[in-house]
Amino acid sequence: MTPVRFSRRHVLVRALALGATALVAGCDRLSRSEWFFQWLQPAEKLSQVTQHLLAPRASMAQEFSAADLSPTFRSNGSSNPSNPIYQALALNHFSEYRLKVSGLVENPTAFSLADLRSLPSRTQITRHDCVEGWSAIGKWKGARLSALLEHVRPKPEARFLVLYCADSMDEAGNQYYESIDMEDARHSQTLLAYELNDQTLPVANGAPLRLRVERQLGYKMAKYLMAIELVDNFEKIGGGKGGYWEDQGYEWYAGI
Ligand SMILES: Nc1nc2c(c(=O)[nH]1)N[C@H]1C(S)=C(S)[C@@H](COP(=O)(O)O)O[C@H]1N2
Ligand SMILES: [Mo]
Repeated sequence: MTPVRFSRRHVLVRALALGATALVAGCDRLSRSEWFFQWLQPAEKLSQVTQHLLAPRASMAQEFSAADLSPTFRSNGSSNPSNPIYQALALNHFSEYRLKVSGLVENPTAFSLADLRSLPSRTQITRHDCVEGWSAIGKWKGARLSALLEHVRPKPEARFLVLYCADSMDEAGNQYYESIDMEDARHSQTLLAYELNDQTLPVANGAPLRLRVERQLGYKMAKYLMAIELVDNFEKIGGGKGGYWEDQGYEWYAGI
């Protein structure tokens, strides 16, 4: 069980203990059942019930067919990081590239692109929605982030993944970065994508590796991934709000 789920369950347990009927009244199936409250007493059963109530977060983003693909998938934000380290990697077709995964994990690992391609993958056609008001449908293939997590083995206190990118966004050299929680990280549609529309991921769209976290807006989909750190909070990272755009005032959870 992830710490995130635990904390939610904790909130729910507390709410029920306080007799927060409003919370339960939202759920028809339960509000009609007197027995529910009697049956609730043992802690183990409570845990099962709350798990079930929380299940909707496992919902899937809509997927499309090949006929729906946008003719081109535009680039937005950075389109070719000027960072010399990135440029040198690109010159060698990313053969020297390593994704460093560290922080609150038992098995810190540097993954080559071949390593990432050997992890269990998923291919999906989804719609990308940018806050600036455009959308595009693309076909993504990438390593399941859940599989990478199985390899690095998060410690129980890990709550978030912070994703560091190669591009700086301003004169001060502030790097693009993002963060997601363990639940989104383990979702089956969350990928470290290395292909777009059956081609190697182009530089304009985040080569060699970018995040797909399909139930959120475009700015969460960090491109040019260089490193991932597992943390229990992100207060001391960047401006402390969990992402480059979040530090400028955007929502941290950019649910669609
Ligand atoms: N590293 C990095 N990731 C980024 C951005 C960026 O500028 N730098 N822009 C974000 C925004 S606002 C969007 S909409 C998408 C755009 O992805 P695309 O270039 O493949 O269209 O990437 C997101 N990820
Ligand atoms: Mo965006």
